[in-house]
Amino acid sequence: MKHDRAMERRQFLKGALGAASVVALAGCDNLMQSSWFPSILNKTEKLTERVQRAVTPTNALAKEYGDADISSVFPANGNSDPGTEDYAEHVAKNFSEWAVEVGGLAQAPRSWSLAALKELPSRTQITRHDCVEGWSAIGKWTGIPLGDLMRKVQPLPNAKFAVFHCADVDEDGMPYYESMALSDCYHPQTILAYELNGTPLDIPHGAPIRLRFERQLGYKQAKYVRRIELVETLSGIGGGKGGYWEDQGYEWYAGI
Ligand SMILES: Nc1nc2c(c(=O)[nH]1)N[C@H]1C(S)=C(S)[C@@H](COP(=O)(O)O)O[C@H]1N2
Ligand SMILES: [Mo]
Repeated sequence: MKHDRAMERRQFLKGALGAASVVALAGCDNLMQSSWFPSILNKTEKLTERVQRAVTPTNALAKEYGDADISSVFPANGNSDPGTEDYAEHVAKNFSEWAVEVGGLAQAPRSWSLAALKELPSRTQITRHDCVEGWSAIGKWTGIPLGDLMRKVQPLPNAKFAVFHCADVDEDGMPYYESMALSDCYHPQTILAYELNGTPLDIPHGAPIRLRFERQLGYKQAKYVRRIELVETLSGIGGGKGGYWEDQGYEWYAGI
């Protein structure tokens, strides 16, 4: 697939400018070096808080690799099958009735069936996944830029985070979930992936839909995504720390 980087930048900006209060960003000359920051901006322009955060070096594009770098085996980690009756039914129907709901603090909440998602423009990226348990793997992911979905649902001005609710639960019945700042949803490499290495995601890797949140550790890469909820605060969701592992002490902003 061919990518139009300039278009991705414009789309990112459009989304990031879409909400939040406007603040002046002074002295951002060094930030202009960031590989995907729009060159049309200069320091006299006003930017939102979200753009300011998004253009810091930690939010630059993650390194992308070539086909030759793809790992021969991409391990599966964490839950490798949600194992619920509901999920088993979806497997039996080849996920034909799976839908991803995007709602919460949105002007136009809606859901997309897997088939509808696959009809949207996709992005393919070869990136490295790093798990805190001490392994890394390079894989080719294809999916829908999350920013495209956000522009469709139109987050409300008070939406600050996106929470990813997954289909799996642990032994104690605690659901797996994850979250990111709304601005990170518009990063060009943030995608809802449905293919790994050119084939539909298998169950161990998060079928039928999983998040790729590049430049973040493995546990942020939510598998079996069912629902994306836009919220103002993470307190009151799960243990209140923004994710299944975060509730057990892991970093929320797991940048690498
Ligand atoms: N829903 C869900 N997502 C999850 C997990 C999980 O157990 N459940 N494990 C996380 C961890 S720790 C890692 S390293 C990656 C593993 O992804 P993989 O199985 O495709 O390698 O998924 C992450 N996302
Ligand atoms: Mo992990």
